[in-house]
Amino acid sequence: MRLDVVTIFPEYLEPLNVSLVGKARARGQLDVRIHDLRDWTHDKHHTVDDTPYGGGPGMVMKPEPWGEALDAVLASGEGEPVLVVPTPSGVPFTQQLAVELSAKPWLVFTPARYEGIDRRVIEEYGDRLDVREVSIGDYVLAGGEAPVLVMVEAIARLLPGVLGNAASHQDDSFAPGAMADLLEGPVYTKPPQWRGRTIPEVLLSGHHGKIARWRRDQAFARTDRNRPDLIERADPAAFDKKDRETLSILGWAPGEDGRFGRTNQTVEE
Ligand code: JA5
Repeated sequence: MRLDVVTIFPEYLEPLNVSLVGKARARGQLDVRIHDLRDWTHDKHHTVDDTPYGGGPGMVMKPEPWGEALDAVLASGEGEPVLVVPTPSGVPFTQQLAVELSAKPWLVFTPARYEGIDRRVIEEYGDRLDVREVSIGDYVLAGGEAPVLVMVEAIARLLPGVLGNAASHQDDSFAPGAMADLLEGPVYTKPPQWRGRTIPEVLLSGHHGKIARWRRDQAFARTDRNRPDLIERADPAAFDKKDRETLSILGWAPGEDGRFGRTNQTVEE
């Protein structure tokens, strides 16, 4: 897979040189190219921003440097990339979108600064390319570079051969599939006692059936506490008899449509 990033802060993308993404690049599984938007300016001050039409606070990124930069990046490769534009106004970046984007041969990311990019740039490339405006969450950032780091890591680890163990991303908290509607439970390693704290007995029992059940109950308890919305929207066909028992203890019951909702019952920690 090829990834291009056009930014006014190329240094911000340095983390792409390390860890999982850095190793995938070193192995030739990922071709990452970082570009400085100011290379496509022509004035003495390398200006990339200007005041907003209609007034208002802040500055807007000028269309001309983006147009020249994107034309150059597009001309440097074969075929057409998907253009990924980080913006808090975009569609949510989910594991499903990460999976979809991981199947594309070429992605171009355009992180903005200031109040964003002149709308005509998104319209212009939207006429020629698959353009995705994407948000990584409901909070405000100063620019799109951190979202690019987040998205690239989520996408890169899905590429064949990038994550050492193919099984390890199958049951992740947000991987589609078996665990898609539940968060992961707690994990433990050596030593067996640390600062007086022990390991739950069942994990030392060697009883694989009991361990699997305990883990699933822990997953339900955590999802109940942290992400009840996941239980509300889960397909109830994914819940077996023991799951339903666990949900009932946590104060959940199936409604008219079979989907689970909270009852008035509360349960102590
Ligand atoms: C800010 C100029 O999803 C969270 C995000 C915040 C934020 C994003 S994505 N892009 C920008 C931006 O600021 O372009």
